[in-house]
Amino acid sequence: MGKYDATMISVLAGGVGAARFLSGLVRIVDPRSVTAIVNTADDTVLHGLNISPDIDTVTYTLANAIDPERGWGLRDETWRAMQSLARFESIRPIGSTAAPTWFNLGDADLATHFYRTSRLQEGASLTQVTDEIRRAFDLQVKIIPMSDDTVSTEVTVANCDSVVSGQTISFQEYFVRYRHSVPVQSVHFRGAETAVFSALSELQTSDVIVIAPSNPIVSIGPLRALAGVDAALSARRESVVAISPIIAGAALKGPADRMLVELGHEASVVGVARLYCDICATLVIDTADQDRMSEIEATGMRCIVTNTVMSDTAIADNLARVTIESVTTRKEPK
Ligand code: FO1
Repeated sequence: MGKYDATMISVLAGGVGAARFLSGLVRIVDPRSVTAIVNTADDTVLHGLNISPDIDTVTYTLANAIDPERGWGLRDETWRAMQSLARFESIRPIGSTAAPTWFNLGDADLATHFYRTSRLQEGASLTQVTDEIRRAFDLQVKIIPMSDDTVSTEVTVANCDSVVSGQTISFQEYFVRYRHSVPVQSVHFRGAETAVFSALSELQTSDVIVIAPSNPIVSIGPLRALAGVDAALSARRESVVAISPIIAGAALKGPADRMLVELGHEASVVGVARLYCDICATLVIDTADQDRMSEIEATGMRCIVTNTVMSDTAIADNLARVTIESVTTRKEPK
Protein backbone atom coordinates (compact mmCIF):
# COMPACT_ATOMS: atom_id res chain seq x y z
CA MET A 1 0.00 0.00 0.00
CA GLY A 2 2.40 2.69 1.14
CA LYS A 3 4.88 1.67 -1.57
CA TYR A 4 3.32 3.87 -4.28
CA ASP A 5 2.06 6.80 -2.17
CA ALA A 6 4.39 9.35 -3.71
CA THR A 7 3.64 8.19 -7.24
CA MET A 8 1.34 10.59 -9.07
CA ILE A 9 -0.81 8.63 -11.53
CA SER A 10 -3.01 9.93 -14.34
CA VAL A 11 -5.50 7.59 -15.97
CA LEU A 12 -7.03 8.29 -19.41
CA ALA A 13 -10.51 6.88 -18.93
CA GLY A 14 -13.71 6.02 -20.77
CA GLY A 15 -16.57 4.21 -19.08
CA VAL A 16 -16.98 0.77 -17.57
CA GLY A 17 -13.56 -0.84 -18.13
CA ALA A 18 -11.73 2.28 -16.94
CA ALA A 19 -13.97 2.55 -13.88
CA ARG A 20 -13.28 -1.07 -12.90
CA PHE A 21 -9.52 -0.50 -13.31
CA LEU A 22 -9.67 2.69 -11.21
CA SER A 23 -11.47 0.81 -8.43
CA GLY A 24 -8.54 -1.57 -8.17
CA LEU A 25 -5.98 1.21 -8.47
CA VAL A 26 -7.37 3.22 -5.55
CA ARG A 27 -7.18 0.13 -3.36
CA ILE A 28 -3.43 -0.22 -3.90
CA VAL A 29 -2.34 3.45 -3.97
CA ASP A 30 -3.35 6.58 -2.09
CA PRO A 31 -6.51 7.77 -3.94
CA ARG A 32 -5.25 11.35 -3.59
CA SER A 33 -2.38 10.48 -5.94
CA VAL A 34 -4.76 9.44 -8.74
CA THR A 35 -6.32 11.70 -11.41
CA ALA A 36 -8.88 10.27 -13.82
CA ILE A 37 -9.00 12.23 -17.10
CA VAL A 38 -12.35 11.23 -18.55
CA ASN A 39 -13.83 11.20 -22.05
CA THR A 40 -16.77 13.58 -22.49
CA ALA A 41 -17.49 12.98 -26.18
CA ASP A 42 -20.30 10.56 -25.17
CA ASP A 43 -22.02 13.46 -23.43
CA THR A 44 -25.54 14.31 -24.52
CA VAL A 45 -28.43 16.66 -23.73
CA LEU A 46 -31.83 14.99 -23.24
CA HIS A 47 -34.91 16.49 -21.53
CA GLY A 48 -32.82 19.66 -21.40
CA LEU A 49 -30.38 17.90 -19.05
CA ASN A 50 -26.59 17.73 -19.47
CA ILE A 51 -25.60 14.06 -19.19
CA SER A 52 -21.95 12.94 -18.92
CA PRO A 53 -22.09 9.13 -18.99
CA ASP A 54 -18.37 8.28 -18.69
CA ILE A 55 -17.84 10.79 -15.87
CA ASP A 56 -20.88 9.39 -14.03
CA THR A 57 -19.80 5.76 -14.58
CA VAL A 58 -16.35 6.54 -13.12
CA THR A 59 -17.84 8.55 -10.22
CA TYR A 60 -20.57 6.04 -9.36
CA THR A 61 -18.20 3.05 -9.64
CA LEU A 62 -15.54 4.61 -7.39
CA ALA A 63 -18.30 5.51 -4.90
CA ASN A 64 -19.52 1.90 -5.05
CA ALA A 65 -22.91 3.30 -6.05
CA ILE A 66 -22.91 1.92 -9.61
CA ASP A 67 -25.44 -0.67 -10.75
CA PRO A 68 -23.12 -3.68 -11.02
CA GLU A 69 -25.07 -5.47 -13.78
CA ARG A 70 -25.51 -2.48 -16.11
CA GLY A 71 -22.17 -0.83 -15.45
CA TRP A 72 -23.93 2.54 -15.68
CA GLY A 73 -26.49 4.38 -13.53
CA LEU A 74 -27.11 3.82 -9.84
CA ARG A 75 -27.81 0.59 -7.96
CA ASP A 76 -31.30 0.00 -6.48
CA GLU A 77 -32.69 2.44 -9.06
CA THR A 78 -36.38 3.19 -9.70
CA TRP A 79 -37.78 4.32 -13.06
CA ARG A 80 -40.97 6.29 -12.21
CA ALA A 81 -39.96 9.34 -14.25
CA MET A 82 -39.21 7.24 -17.34
CA GLN A 83 -42.46 5.30 -16.98
CA SER A 84 -44.37 8.58 -16.67
CA LEU A 85 -42.67 9.99 -19.79
CA ALA A 86 -43.92 7.02 -21.83
CA ARG A 87 -47.45 8.42 -21.47
CA PHE A 88 -46.58 11.27 -23.87
CA GLU A 89 -45.16 9.12 -26.66
CA SER A 90 -48.53 8.45 -28.29
CA ILE A 91 -49.54 12.14 -28.47
CA ARG A 92 -46.11 13.70 -29.15
CA PRO A 93 -46.16 15.58 -32.50
CA ILE A 94 -44.12 14.03 -35.31
CA GLY A 95 -40.63 15.49 -35.30
CA SER A 96 -40.75 16.43 -31.63
CA THR A 97 -37.84 15.15 -29.56
CA ALA A 98 -39.69 15.73 -26.27
CA ALA A 99 -39.91 12.89 -23.73
CA PRO A 100 -37.44 10.45 -25.33
CA THR A 101 -37.62 7.06 -23.62
CA TRP A 102 -34.86 5.21 -25.51
CA PHE A 103 -32.19 6.50 -23.08
CA ASN A 104 -32.99 5.22 -19.60
CA LEU A 105 -32.53 7.73 -16.80
CA GLY A 106 -33.23 6.37 -13.31
CA ASP A 107 -34.95 8.57 -10.72
CA ALA A 108 -31.88 8.87 -8.50
CA ASP A 109 -29.59 9.32 -11.52
CA LEU A 110 -31.72 12.31 -12.54
CA ALA A 111 -30.52 14.15 -9.42
CA THR A 112 -26.97 14.18 -10.79
CA HIS A 113 -28.16 15.57 -14.13
CA PHE A 114 -30.35 18.19 -12.41
CA TYR A 115 -27.37 19.38 -10.39
CA ARG A 116 -24.90 19.37 -13.29
CA THR A 117 -27.31 21.16 -15.62
CA SER A 118 -28.18 23.90 -13.10
CA ARG A 119 -24.55 24.53 -12.21
CA LEU A 120 -23.52 24.74 -15.88
CA GLN A 121 -26.37 27.17 -16.50
CA GLU A 122 -25.06 29.30 -13.60
CA GLY A 123 -21.77 29.51 -15.51
CA ALA A 124 -19.75 26.83 -13.70
CA SER A 125 -17.33 24.85 -15.85
CA LEU A 126 -17.73 21.11 -16.34
CA THR A 127 -14.43 20.74 -14.45
CA GLN A 128 -15.87 22.60 -11.44
CA VAL A 129 -19.16 20.69 -11.49
CA THR A 130 -17.42 17.32 -11.91
CA ASP A 131 -15.26 18.10 -8.86
CA GLU A 132 -18.33 19.13 -6.84
CA ILE A 133 -20.12 15.90 -7.75
CA ARG A 134 -17.15 13.67 -6.88
CA ARG A 135 -16.92 15.51 -3.50
CA ALA A 136 -20.64 14.92 -2.99
CA PHE A 137 -19.84 11.21 -3.43
CA ASP A 138 -16.98 11.50 -0.88
CA LEU A 139 -14.28 10.56 -3.38
CA GLN A 140 -10.61 11.48 -2.96
CA VAL A 141 -9.66 10.61 -6.55
CA LYS A 142 -9.55 13.67 -8.77
CA ILE A 143 -11.92 13.35 -11.74
CA ILE A 144 -11.31 15.78 -14.60
CA PRO A 145 -13.33 16.00 -17.83
CA MET A 146 -11.05 15.93 -20.86
CA SER A 147 -12.31 19.41 -21.80
CA ASP A 148 -14.72 22.10 -20.62
CA ASP A 149 -15.58 22.63 -24.27
CA THR A 150 -18.19 20.51 -26.01
CA VAL A 151 -16.85 17.60 -28.06
CA SER A 152 -19.41 15.21 -29.56
CA THR A 153 -18.73 11.83 -31.12
CA GLU A 154 -20.70 11.44 -34.34
CA VAL A 155 -21.01 8.05 -35.97
CA THR A 156 -21.57 7.75 -39.72
CA VAL A 157 -23.34 4.47 -40.35
CA ALA A 158 -22.36 2.11 -43.17
CA ASN A 159 -25.10 0.65 -45.34
CA CYS A 160 -27.55 -1.49 -43.42
CA ASP A 161 -31.30 -1.97 -43.29
CA SER A 162 -32.20 -0.22 -40.03
CA VAL A 163 -30.42 3.07 -40.76
CA VAL A 164 -30.02 4.95 -44.03
CA SER A 165 -26.48 4.39 -45.29
CA GLY A 166 -24.16 7.33 -44.71
CA GLN A 167 -26.48 8.78 -42.05
CA THR A 168 -24.66 10.44 -39.15
CA ILE A 169 -26.04 9.79 -35.68
CA SER A 170 -24.97 10.80 -32.17
CA PHE A 171 -22.88 8.42 -30.12
CA GLN A 172 -25.72 7.65 -27.72
CA GLU A 173 -28.11 6.96 -30.57
CA TYR A 174 -25.51 4.56 -31.99
CA PHE A 175 -24.71 2.97 -28.64
CA VAL A 176 -28.13 2.87 -26.98
CA ARG A 177 -30.87 3.45 -29.53
CA TYR A 178 -29.34 1.13 -32.14
CA ARG A 179 -27.61 -1.00 -29.48
CA HIS A 180 -24.32 -0.41 -31.39
CA SER A 181 -25.58 -3.06 -33.82
CA VAL A 182 -25.20 -0.93 -36.97
CA PRO A 183 -21.87 -1.00 -38.89
CA VAL A 184 -19.72 2.12 -38.56
CA GLN A 185 -18.37 3.79 -41.67
CA SER A 186 -16.56 6.63 -39.87
CA VAL A 187 -16.37 8.41 -36.55
CA HIS A 188 -15.91 12.14 -36.07
CA PHE A 189 -15.32 14.13 -32.88
CA ARG A 190 -17.17 17.37 -33.54
CA GLY A 191 -15.54 20.28 -31.69
CA ALA A 192 -12.23 18.48 -31.06
CA GLU A 193 -10.34 20.80 -33.38
CA THR A 194 -11.02 23.80 -31.12
CA ALA A 195 -11.67 22.24 -27.70
CA VAL A 196 -9.04 22.88 -25.02
CA PHE A 197 -7.69 19.77 -23.26
CA SER A 198 -8.03 20.25 -19.47
CA ALA A 199 -5.18 18.10 -18.22
CA LEU A 200 -1.95 18.85 -20.11
CA SER A 201 -0.14 19.66 -16.83
CA GLU A 202 -1.18 16.30 -15.40
CA LEU A 203 0.30 14.54 -18.44
CA GLN A 204 3.52 16.53 -18.07
CA THR A 205 3.95 15.96 -14.32
CA SER A 206 2.50 12.50 -13.56
CA ASP A 207 4.99 9.74 -12.71
CA VAL A 208 2.76 7.20 -14.47
CA ILE A 209 0.18 7.71 -17.22
CA VAL A 210 -2.24 4.81 -17.73
CA ILE A 211 -4.42 4.36 -20.81
CA ALA A 212 -7.29 2.42 -19.21
CA PRO A 213 -8.92 -0.62 -20.87
CA SER A 214 -11.45 1.55 -22.73
CA ASN A 215 -12.55 1.64 -26.36
CA PRO A 216 -9.48 2.91 -28.28
CA ILE A 217 -11.71 4.57 -30.92
CA VAL A 218 -14.56 6.34 -29.09
CA SER A 219 -13.28 6.53 -25.49
CA ILE A 220 -9.53 7.14 -25.84
CA GLY A 221 -9.79 8.54 -29.39
CA PRO A 222 -11.59 11.76 -28.41
CA LEU A 223 -8.92 12.56 -25.80
CA ARG A 224 -6.16 12.03 -28.37
CA ALA A 225 -7.99 14.21 -30.90
CA LEU A 226 -7.51 17.26 -28.65
CA ALA A 227 -4.61 19.60 -29.37
CA GLY A 228 -1.36 18.67 -27.67
CA VAL A 229 -2.43 15.35 -26.17
CA ASP A 230 -0.59 12.94 -28.49
CA ALA A 231 2.50 15.18 -28.38
CA ALA A 232 2.40 15.24 -24.57
CA LEU A 233 2.00 11.46 -24.42
CA SER A 234 4.78 10.82 -26.97
CA ALA A 235 7.09 13.07 -24.94
CA ARG A 236 6.40 10.86 -21.90
CA ARG A 237 6.18 7.58 -23.85
CA GLU A 238 8.36 5.61 -21.38
CA SER A 239 5.96 6.51 -18.56
CA VAL A 240 2.81 5.65 -20.51
CA VAL A 241 1.31 2.16 -20.10
CA ALA A 242 -1.89 0.90 -21.70
CA ILE A 243 -4.12 -2.04 -20.86
CA SER A 244 -5.66 -3.71 -23.87
CA PRO A 245 -9.48 -3.59 -23.87
CA ILE A 246 -9.41 -6.43 -26.40
CA ILE A 247 -8.89 -10.00 -25.12
CA ALA A 248 -8.58 -12.90 -27.58
CA GLY A 249 -9.96 -10.69 -30.34
CA ALA A 250 -13.03 -9.49 -28.45
CA ALA A 251 -14.12 -6.68 -26.18
CA LEU A 252 -15.51 -7.75 -22.80
CA LYS A 253 -18.31 -5.20 -23.17
CA GLY A 254 -19.39 -2.83 -25.93
CA PRO A 255 -18.55 -2.52 -29.64
CA ALA A 256 -14.75 -1.92 -29.53
CA ASP A 257 -13.88 -5.11 -31.43
CA ARG A 258 -16.41 -4.52 -34.24
CA MET A 259 -15.54 -0.81 -34.49
CA LEU A 260 -11.83 -1.61 -34.84
CA VAL A 261 -12.53 -3.94 -37.77
CA GLU A 262 -15.13 -1.64 -39.37
CA LEU A 263 -12.61 1.21 -39.26
CA GLY A 264 -9.81 -0.85 -40.81
CA HIS A 265 -7.88 -1.96 -37.76
CA GLU A 266 -7.28 -5.46 -36.36
CA ALA A 267 -9.52 -6.41 -33.43
CA SER A 268 -6.68 -7.84 -31.38
CA VAL A 269 -3.95 -6.88 -28.94
CA VAL A 270 -1.73 -6.30 -31.99
CA GLY A 271 -4.31 -3.93 -33.47
CA VAL A 272 -4.36 -2.03 -30.16
CA ALA A 273 -0.54 -1.96 -30.06
CA ARG A 274 -0.43 -0.43 -33.54
CA LEU A 275 -2.85 2.30 -32.41
CA TYR A 276 -0.86 3.08 -29.24
CA CYS A 277 2.81 2.39 -30.06
CA ASP A 278 3.64 6.04 -30.87
CA ILE A 279 2.38 7.33 -27.50
CA CYS A 280 2.92 4.41 -25.18
CA ALA A 281 5.91 2.16 -24.39
CA THR A 282 4.15 -0.69 -22.59
CA LEU A 283 1.03 -2.71 -23.36
CA VAL A 284 -0.53 -4.97 -20.72
CA ILE A 285 -2.37 -7.93 -22.29
CA ASP A 286 -4.30 -10.91 -20.99
CA THR A 287 -2.75 -14.38 -20.69
CA ALA A 288 -5.12 -15.45 -23.48
CA ASP A 289 -3.01 -13.38 -25.88
CA GLN A 290 0.47 -14.28 -24.75
CA ASP A 291 1.24 -16.00 -28.06
CA ARG A 292 1.09 -12.53 -29.68
CA MET A 293 3.82 -10.98 -27.51
CA SER A 294 6.46 -10.95 -30.25
CA GLU A 295 4.12 -9.19 -32.70
CA ILE A 296 3.46 -6.52 -30.07
CA GLU A 297 7.17 -6.12 -29.38
CA ALA A 298 7.68 -5.76 -33.15
CA THR A 299 5.70 -2.49 -32.92
CA GLY A 300 8.33 -1.21 -30.49
CA MET A 301 6.20 -1.72 -27.37
CA ARG A 302 7.07 -3.78 -24.31
CA CYS A 303 4.46 -6.37 -23.52
CA ILE A 304 3.33 -7.45 -20.04
CA VAL A 305 1.14 -10.54 -19.71
CA THR A 306 -1.25 -10.93 -16.77
CA ASN A 307 -4.90 -11.62 -16.01
CA THR A 308 -6.80 -8.56 -17.23
CA VAL A 309 -10.35 -9.87 -16.77
CA MET A 310 -11.31 -7.96 -13.63
CA SER A 311 -13.91 -10.47 -12.46
CA ASP A 312 -13.03 -9.94 -8.79
CA THR A 313 -11.23 -7.34 -6.70
CA ALA A 314 -8.08 -9.43 -6.27
CA ILE A 315 -7.61 -9.56 -10.05
CA ALA A 316 -8.39 -5.85 -10.42
CA ASP A 317 -5.91 -4.98 -7.67
CA ASN A 318 -3.22 -7.19 -9.20
CA LEU A 319 -3.79 -5.67 -12.64
CA ALA A 320 -3.39 -2.19 -11.17
CA ARG A 321 -0.21 -3.23 -9.33
CA VAL A 322 1.33 -4.88 -12.43
CA THR A 323 0.41 -1.85 -14.54
CA ILE A 324 1.97 0.72 -12.20
CA GLU A 325 5.07 -1.41 -11.55
CA SER A 326 5.62 -1.80 -15.30
CA VAL A 327 6.63 1.88 -15.22
CA THR A 328 7.91 2.53 -11.68
CA THR A 329 10.26 -0.47 -11.56
CA ARG A 330 11.37 -0.07 -15.18
CA LYS A 331 15.13 0.06 -15.57
CA GLU A 332 15.92 3.39 -17.21
CA PRO A 333 16.83 2.65 -20.87
CA LYS A 334 20.64 2.38 -21.32
N1 FO1 B 1 -26.46 2.50 -21.86
C1 FO1 B 1 -27.40 1.70 -22.43
O1 FO1 B 1 -27.04 0.72 -23.09
N2 FO1 B 1 -28.75 1.94 -22.29
C2 FO1 B 1 -29.21 3.02 -21.59
O2 FO1 B 1 -30.43 3.22 -21.50
C3 FO1 B 1 -28.24 3.87 -20.95
C4 FO1 B 1 -28.63 4.96 -20.16
C5 FO1 B 1 -27.64 5.70 -19.49
C6 FO1 B 1 -27.98 6.72 -18.61
C7 FO1 B 1 -27.01 7.44 -17.94
C8 FO1 B 1 -25.66 7.14 -18.13
O3 FO1 B 1 -24.71 7.81 -17.45
C9 FO1 B 1 -25.28 6.09 -18.99
C10 FO1 B 1 -26.26 5.38 -19.68
N3 FO1 B 1 -25.90 4.34 -20.54
C11 FO1 B 1 -26.86 3.56 -21.13
C12 FO1 B 1 -24.47 4.04 -20.81
C13 FO1 B 1 -23.99 5.05 -21.83
O4 FO1 B 1 -24.57 4.80 -23.09
C14 FO1 B 1 -22.47 5.11 -21.98
O5 FO1 B 1 -22.15 6.13 -22.83
C15 FO1 B 1 -21.91 3.77 -22.49
O6 FO1 B 1 -21.79 2.98 -21.38
C16 FO1 B 1 -20.55 3.96 -23.17
O7 FO1 B 1 -19.65 4.59 -22.31
